[in-house]
Amino acid sequence: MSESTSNVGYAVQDAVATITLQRPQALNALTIDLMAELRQAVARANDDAAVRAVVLTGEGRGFCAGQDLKNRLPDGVDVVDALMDAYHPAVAALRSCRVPVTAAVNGVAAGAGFSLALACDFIVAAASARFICSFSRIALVPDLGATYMLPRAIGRARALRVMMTGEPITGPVAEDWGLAVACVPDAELMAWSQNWARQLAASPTRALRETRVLVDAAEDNSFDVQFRNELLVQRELRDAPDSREGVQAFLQKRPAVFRDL
Ligand code: T3D
Repeated sequence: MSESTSNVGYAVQDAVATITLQRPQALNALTIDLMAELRQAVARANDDAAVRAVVLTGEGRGFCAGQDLKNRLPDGVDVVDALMDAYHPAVAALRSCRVPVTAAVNGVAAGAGFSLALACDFIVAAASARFICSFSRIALVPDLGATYMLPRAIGRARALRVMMTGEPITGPVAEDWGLAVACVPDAELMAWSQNWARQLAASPTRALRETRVLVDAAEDNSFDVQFRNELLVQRELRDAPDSREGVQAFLQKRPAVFRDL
């Protein structure tokens, strides 16, 4: 199944929903319409029980060039109100998606396009990928959550370096720094990413989601609070079908078949 809105493509195969930013003439630069359609596409994946992983990518030679600088908010519109309404829901939807989300980054991910990739659980980088915090080049601060997500992904010193200099992180460096799970030849990006996503789709969806929630919450908790929170979740999961299946499969020396959503 494969469909497109004006700016975003959506296709499902083998339990993996692939969401494609489709403004290649502008390197998939972000507009209010595109972000609304991205939010709808993530919601659609969330609502489809057959979907167990998502891949986000860009059409053409780039992933996303950030805010469309030829279609900015007009003067007089408050950027806080406007982008909290129009952009935050799409980024928040990616970060809280019911299933794991992988960004397959082809070519450039610049400005808020880099932030979009960071909002995903995993990044796979093409060899030609360039992650650029281009905000400082136009005298802005990183946004769409970049100041929250990038230091957590690569550490404060490296984050400040790429944010303040605008120096690109290449695909191989992204892998070396742990920003990307892998850097693969351009021609293999989608096949590699789909295969990665299919492995996640065969994994225990609910346990993976609870893992993400715990890891994110750990930022604000003490060790002892977090220790207890893990056990509260464990109490729920131990009684759920997936965990029973996982233990049975181990004892019977066969692959587990997970079904919990
Ligand atoms: O004020 C606010 O709106 C707040 C929000 C801020 C959020 C942000 O994301 S700020 C950061 C915005 N993004 C940028 O500053 C990146 C601008 N683009 C570039 O620096 C370069 O295009 C790239 C490094 C991304 C890629 O360079 P290159 O040489 O591979 O491609 P190119 O030739 O520059 O671009 C190809 C086409 O895409 C070109 O169109 P044309 O001239 O052939 O018709 C170019 O204008 C267009 N394009 C690239 N980036 C954008 C864009 N069009 C609109 N907006 C863009 N961001």
